[in-house]
Amino acid sequence: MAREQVTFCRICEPFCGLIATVEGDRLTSLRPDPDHPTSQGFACPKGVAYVDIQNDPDRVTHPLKRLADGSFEEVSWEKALADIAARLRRIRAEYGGGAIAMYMGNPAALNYSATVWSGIFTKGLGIHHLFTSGSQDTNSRFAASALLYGMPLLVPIPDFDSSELVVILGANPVVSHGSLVTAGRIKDRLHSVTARGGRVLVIDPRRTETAEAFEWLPIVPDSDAWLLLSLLHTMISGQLVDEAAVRAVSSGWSEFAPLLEDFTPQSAFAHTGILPEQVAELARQLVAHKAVVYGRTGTCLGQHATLVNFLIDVVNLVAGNLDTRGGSVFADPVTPLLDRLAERGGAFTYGARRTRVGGFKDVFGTEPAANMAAEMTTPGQDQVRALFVTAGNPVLSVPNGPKLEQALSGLDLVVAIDLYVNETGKYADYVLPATAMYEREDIPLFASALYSQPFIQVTEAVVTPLGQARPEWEIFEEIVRRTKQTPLRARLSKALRRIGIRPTPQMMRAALVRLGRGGDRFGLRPGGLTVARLLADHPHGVLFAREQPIGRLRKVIRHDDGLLHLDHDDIRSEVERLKSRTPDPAYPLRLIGIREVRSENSWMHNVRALRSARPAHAARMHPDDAERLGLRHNDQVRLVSKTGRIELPLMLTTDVKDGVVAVPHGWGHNGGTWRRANREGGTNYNALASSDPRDIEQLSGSAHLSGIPVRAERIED
Ligand SMILES: Nc1nc2c(c(=O)[nH]1)N[C@H]1C(S)=C(S)[C@@H](COP(=O)(O)OP(=O)(O)OC[C@H]3O[C@@H](n4cnc5c(=O)[nH]c(N)nc54)[C@H](O)[C@@H]3O)O[C@H]1N2
Ligand SMILES: Nc1nc2c(c(=O)[nH]1)N[C@H]1C(S)=C(S)[C@@H](COP(=O)(O)OP(=O)(O)OC[C@H]3O[C@@H](n4cnc5c(=O)[nH]c(N)nc54)[C@H](O)[C@@H]3O)O[C@H]1N2
Ligand code: SF4
Ligand SMILES: [Mo]
Repeated sequence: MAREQVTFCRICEPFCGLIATVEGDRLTSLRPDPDHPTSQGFACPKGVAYVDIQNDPDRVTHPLKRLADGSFEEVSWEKALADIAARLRRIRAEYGGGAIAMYMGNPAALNYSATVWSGIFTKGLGIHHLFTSGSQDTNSRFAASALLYGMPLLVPIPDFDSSELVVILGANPVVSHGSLVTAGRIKDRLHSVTARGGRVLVIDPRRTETAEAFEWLPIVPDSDAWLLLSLLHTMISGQLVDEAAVRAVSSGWSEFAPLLEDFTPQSAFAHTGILPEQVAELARQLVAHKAVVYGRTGTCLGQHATLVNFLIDVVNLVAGNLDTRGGSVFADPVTPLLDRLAERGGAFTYGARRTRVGGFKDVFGTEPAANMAAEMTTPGQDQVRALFVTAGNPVLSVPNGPKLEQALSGLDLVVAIDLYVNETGKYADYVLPATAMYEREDIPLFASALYSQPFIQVTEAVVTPLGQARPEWEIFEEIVRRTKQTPLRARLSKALRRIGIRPTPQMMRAALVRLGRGGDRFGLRPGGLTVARLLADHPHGVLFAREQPIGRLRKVIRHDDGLLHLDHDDIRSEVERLKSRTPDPAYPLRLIGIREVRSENSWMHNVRALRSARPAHAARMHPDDAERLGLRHNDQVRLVSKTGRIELPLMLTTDVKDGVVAVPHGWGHNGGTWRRANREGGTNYNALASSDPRDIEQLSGSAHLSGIPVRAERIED
């Protein structure tokens, strides 16, 4: 008997509504939910193809132990957990908790129980080194927010629905479906900007799918700081803006404004390739309209990522578009309780600690993943000897994967918690099977403060876990319990007893809903939302409003003076560093990544249905560059950076700016169990990226993955 269940996708950030069909206990199909208030019947190919991940014969469904020859054998949970705990106890006795590390990958951030219980795991084991995909993604955004607002988690979001001019700087929402903003049907939202007579301008080194659908303004990779500073220069020198209004909400304007002096549109042109008159026109338009500059990974992975994110908000502020309708706004969180607890518990730190190697500031207690290999191989107190990898594939996703591989093979213990044995899991002593997303209940916690339209939805598990798969949080708890160092229960109970709940993620979720937007406040607001009421009465979720409120700046800023802070030594020295940057003539091209519609970073490549329409892994180059270098379409080329070299086919296209090479990241498969992905292969972009501490962005520890200097060589046959 087939049945249907309303649920939602958790592969990427819009959390699109889906209807699952289940026969017996087998998920047989997923289709878009037409009654979902924000995704309104939209789902992308990845979302519906997840059926094939759920039922993938290559999935890991039993704990695996690596044998001496590198192969894996199935073992019982009991055997695996007992051995892991014994080894952890030994490592801790000999070296202390500083020898244990964890890397949390991207899918863990979109999985509420893994997110909330990871803190219990790291605290319970006394883990010092916590690495996440954030240092390859969002951390420069968070560092900029810490400087500006005194709170790293405060990320303003674009108010697309009322905007007259949306400037997209380093994002490709038509493919990515939006990031650090949760907006269902984001492409349609952008089309409605132009339908209202507005503009969507995409400033990007590549004519992306988003640029193709709207307007494209090409830019030299990693030059956004020059563009933003020259926009500010124009606004100030042309007296286009009301400086008094800026002063009223900020401190440090008198110190910040002189930094702009050298950044004329003329001087910026040499760096950005954007004509001075285009800068002047854009500055005027940003000031004259309800407008927003929105950046994402393209502005988070360059050499000056924190500076660039900082400047994006300053441009929005100075142009009169911060915290205003149609501008960049501060969402009112849907589940504020967790934020409050975490803030009070001191979890939202920036620069509270420095890393052992390189002296990088922590972001939320996390360290740069680019530094992982160095932390494993640099002798001394707190050298990493054991690593847990939860829902991640750092061998392909962080800079200099080959070096990380070497470091991994020198560790005393590696444990991966995943759906597959991936390129990182290959080095694990144990691979523990995690539940796939339709095997667990969920709530989109990640989106709480990022919804462009405030919304809440919960889902129950759709099917029971395959084989012996377990949710991450149970695995975490069990390992902590067995190492019996920290009285876990005591810790948990203490924090949670205060708000009257028993420590499980389910109870936590119940409390978040009851104390969140529209919640029943544990009976104080009769008829208010509970998990049971959401499931029974609102399976497609509850849309609270059509837009986020404005006028929240004073309320959300955490600096004691209630002002936005513009004057920072770190920002000033970054501006100086920017001015003194000199290109290396040995590496004249700039390498950027490509996200593909039918791929999710390194991990949906085992699905046949997603393969059919995906182009082969290749490097894109402008024909003018190719001609100069004597390269032809379909040639096999070698890309060389100062760190590494990769070889792959060449594809010529005028869709990239001259001087740019574009290559999809997340490839280079030779993992353990995903057989189709291994056949597809591809090459690892990040073999070209450097993990030298000098190449890690100083303010946020972000990896330099975009705009990497490279050269292209023909491979003589
Ligand atoms: N050059 C370059 N590098 C990049 C980027 C780039 O733009 N360019 N982007 C960066 C970004 S933004 C990100 S987020 C990172 C991603 O980097 P990572 O998070 O390190 O890796 P992913 O490729 O997302 O791999 C996720 C792994 O989680 C597993 N998985 C999937 N679902 C679950 C689950 O429910 N539970 C568990 N336990 N495991 C699961 C998958 O099988 C896969 O092995 O890559 C970064 N690297
Ligand atoms: N289909 C699909 N969707 C995804 C993912 C996926 O792998 N596949 N990954 C998910 C994840 S983890 C994330 S974090 C989001 C990311 O979401 P987005 O950031 O929207 O996605 P990207 O395609 O990485 O967009 C970055 C853009 O920046 C451009 N760019 C590169 N360097 C520069 C630069 O120096 N300056 C400027 N101005 N632009 C530059 C690139 O050409 C690219 O178009 O997407 C999520 N959604
Ligand atoms: S856009 Fe993202 S959330 Fe929506 S269906 Fe696709 S993968 Fe899932
Ligand atoms: Mo990401």
